Amino acid sequence: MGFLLTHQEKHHRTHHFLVLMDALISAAKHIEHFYLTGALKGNIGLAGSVNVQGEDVFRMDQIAQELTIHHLRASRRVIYAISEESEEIVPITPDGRYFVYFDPLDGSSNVPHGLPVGFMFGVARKSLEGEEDNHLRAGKDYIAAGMFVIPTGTFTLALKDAGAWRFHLDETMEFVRPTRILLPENRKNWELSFNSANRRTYSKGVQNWITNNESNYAFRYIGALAADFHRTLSNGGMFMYPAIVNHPDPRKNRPEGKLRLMYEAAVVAFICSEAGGGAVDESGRPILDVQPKGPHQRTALYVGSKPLVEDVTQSLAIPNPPVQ
Ligand code: AFP
Repeated sequence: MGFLLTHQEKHHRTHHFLVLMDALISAAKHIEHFYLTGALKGNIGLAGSVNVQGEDVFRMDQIAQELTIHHLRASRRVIYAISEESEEIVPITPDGRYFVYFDPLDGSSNVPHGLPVGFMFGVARKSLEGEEDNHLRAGKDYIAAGMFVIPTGTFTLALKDAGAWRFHLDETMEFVRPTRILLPENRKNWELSFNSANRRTYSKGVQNWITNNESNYAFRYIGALAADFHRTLSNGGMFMYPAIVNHPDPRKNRPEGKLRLMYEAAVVAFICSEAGGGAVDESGRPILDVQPKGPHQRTALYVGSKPLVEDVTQSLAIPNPPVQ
């Protein structure tokens, strides 16, 4: 909080953002606690329902959702929230100041194993001049975005035009020791991260790009965006979740991509941009420029070190070249 207070004072900003951040951090700490003790308390099983994406909901998903909404309500600073766990937009405090887009427990296939999951969020502010129409904000209009990697005790927060910062949880449950994150230019430790089982379902251009580049880099994938992207940020390289366009069963194609724009792709794109990187969708358009048409819109995602993102973008521009 000391870091944020200094930031707000330096930029002559209000205390409202601090109250909101305190709520998000409190929610994350509680989620961390429930996750750490989850196996012993029986919280890592299925809850017996499906979410808006048609996926099984784990008990932990529900706990994380309830905790987050509780803390956002208590902050009295949030007009409404969009959550992966709620089909409808969640109205919170009509005279609030912010919009919060979040996924309280991203990467739920890791839950039964106690492996890393993410609590990811983006924050936009209501218009302070003129009418507020409550429209869904594109990533370029977020004022902050962050991700907690649970239960590792790490928190990465990006503030508009003020950098990406990584914090660590200390023994008193405070996030301390902010370190500025800048993607390394030296390619020595760069890594690629994508679900390799899907590679033959990608566009031919992307398949060719992988064939031509994969031997230059290490490969890492754990299946939770926050955890995989955490490594990308530290080591450099690129995380990608391309569109699925060549599935042997065409019904399983996902030309629109899998990841959710507002609380997954735009969050990591915002963080990456503040760390000196880039992010594009399947058409090579910057993710931060994509204007959401709906709260749960999906997108393909290529995010990480600029030279790699720019390079893969060239392959995206080639519609369907022969596979080499
Ligand atoms: P879940 O929360 O449904 O497990 O999805 C996690 C996620 O959206 C993202 O965190 C991962 O990067 C991606 O899906 C993994 O997807 P695959 O399992 O298809 O590789």
